[in-house]
Amino acid sequence: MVLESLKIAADNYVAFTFFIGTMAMMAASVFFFFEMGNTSPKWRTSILVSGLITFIAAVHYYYMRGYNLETGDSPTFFRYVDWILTVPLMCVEFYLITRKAGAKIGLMWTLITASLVMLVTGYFGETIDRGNSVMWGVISGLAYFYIVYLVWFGDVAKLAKTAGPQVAKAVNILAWFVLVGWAIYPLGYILGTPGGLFGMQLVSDPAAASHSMDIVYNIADAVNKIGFGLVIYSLSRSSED
Ligand SMILES: *C/C=C(C)/C=C/C=C(C)/C=C/C1=C(C)CCCC1(C)C
Repeated sequence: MVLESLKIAADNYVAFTFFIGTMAMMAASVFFFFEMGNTSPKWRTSILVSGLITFIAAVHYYYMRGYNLETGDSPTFFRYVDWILTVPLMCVEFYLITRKAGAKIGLMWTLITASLVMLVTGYFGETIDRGNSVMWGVISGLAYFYIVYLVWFGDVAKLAKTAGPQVAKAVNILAWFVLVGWAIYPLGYILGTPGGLFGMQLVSDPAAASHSMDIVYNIADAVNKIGFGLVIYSLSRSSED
């Protein structure tokens, strides 16, 4: 083990946010797992899934932190593995909290499928088939907008309205996460794509851009995963039964 490679320079904000991200995800997981015992049985599975999301992220962040420290590169592969596991679980949360209002298991599979299409096509565009990144980005974007549609206007939104004011409020906040918090990722994809959006040159220095994107992604992940779980946690506390 080379000790030098483990030192984080004071101005290395990328490594810093990877480190903080790891700790934040770990702490959030401990919190959700321990709070399960104090949660009414109705919401226990939802809190468990919140903990699984941050726990999976914590493990990936641990690896991404090490990878970035040793190579100085962006851990694109680990990011996508993390997303492929955690984003479908976030979709499961929408099903779990609207289930009491009659959500069918088919809705869960629709959301999971859309999220997998979004991430797998995104991965192709970002790594394996860079030359067609615009095409893959568009397909991925369509799957993303389908999820946005489902949580804002589709079955998820409709069920949430009949599930009582507290569930409706929580789903509304989570829908904002999907619309605004999740939009950061395609933005990073566009900025990192050679030629940028519609042939416009958006970034002149791809290496610097990828470092700033790591910082943005690390902050976005913390908000989207821990924040998402906390909205569900507060729903589990606010509800009377
Ligand atoms: C915790 C991680 C989350 C919530 C990750 C979400 C990722 C996305 C919503 C990614 C979306 C993408 C597009 C809509 C188009 C370009 C490719 C992606 C995969 C970056």
